[in-house]
Amino acid sequence: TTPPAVVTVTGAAGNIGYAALFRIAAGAMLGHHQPVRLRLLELPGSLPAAVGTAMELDDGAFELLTSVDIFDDARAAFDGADHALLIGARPRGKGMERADLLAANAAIFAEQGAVLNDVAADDLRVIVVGNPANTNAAIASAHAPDIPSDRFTALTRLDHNRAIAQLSHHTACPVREISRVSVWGNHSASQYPDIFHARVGDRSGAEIAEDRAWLVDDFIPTVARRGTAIIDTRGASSAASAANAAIDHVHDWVFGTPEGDWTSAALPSPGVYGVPPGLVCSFPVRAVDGRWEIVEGLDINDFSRARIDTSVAELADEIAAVGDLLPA
Ligand code: NAX
Repeated sequence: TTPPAVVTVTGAAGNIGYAALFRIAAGAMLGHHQPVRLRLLELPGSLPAAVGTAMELDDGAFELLTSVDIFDDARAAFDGADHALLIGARPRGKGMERADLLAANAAIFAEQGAVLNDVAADDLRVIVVGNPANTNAAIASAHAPDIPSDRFTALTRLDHNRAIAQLSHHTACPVREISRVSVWGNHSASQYPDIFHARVGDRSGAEIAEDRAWLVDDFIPTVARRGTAIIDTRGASSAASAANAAIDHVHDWVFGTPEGDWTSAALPSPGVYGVPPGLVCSFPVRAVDGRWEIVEGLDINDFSRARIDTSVAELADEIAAVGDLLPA
């Protein structure tokens, strides 16, 4: 029998955690033959909610779910973790400046990175969902010197999936016939969803992008501001779609991206496409043999270059703002 995978989920009692845990337990993330041990990390005040969630997980009678343990201590929660879904983060409070938000989260992710370095399993894979996700991942990686940096990733798959959905609506092409969409940069309003290399049925994305008015005034802002639109409409932030995207991300990382296609994920830049090393930036990526590979050699036109540069500059600003939390 297959030994269980240890999956630690932080912010487990929050909205995204609630939407993710049941699908993880059901096998959507690591496959329908892989038993799972869940370890939930929460703030002390949210432990009762985590216990209640664990009661509901019990009530799912999931055949693959070996155990559920709940912690308010990171060292215990990350012990032996094969997968860490870092969803919990400090939200922006009233009157909180952007710099304060960055600093508060940098402190959390510095500590979690250091603890992962000490206690996680050798094959640890990390996905950061909590915002500012890219910079949080960069900070965590910087504090985990013994873990290869490409094991630290941040979620831009939700943006990627949103881009596919918008492209599908616009062209009336089914989602399954759309491939090679790319999201570049930061998981923020500055992100750049790129369709120039996409395939849309038997059409090229570049051809669809010739409608510059649609691309600039509709597609790009709709994808980039979709989170705000969900809040305005639903009265709560995107949770199920974010959980779904995090599960897609880990699933593809483990099982590989489909032949001929790629996806988007934020990874530490090795210095490609003009993105400085040290930044965790979204790229077009393929997963091969359990590792992400950036799709290299794409021809980046001036339209794309300017947008990628803007988002990368924002990532550089974020890192500069928390620079004193980076190890020397
Ligand atoms: P919730 O506020 O519902 O839940 C967050 C949970 O995290 C809370 O239960 C809180 O107690 C816990 N928490 C906070 N700090 C913690 C810490 N240091 N250790 C352990 N637990 C901690 O937020 P939710 O809607 O679930 O969103 C979670 C995060 O995802 C937010 O930072 C949000 O901004 C971010 N998002 C990122 C997305 C992405 O694509 N990268 C999209 C969705 C979402 O906006």
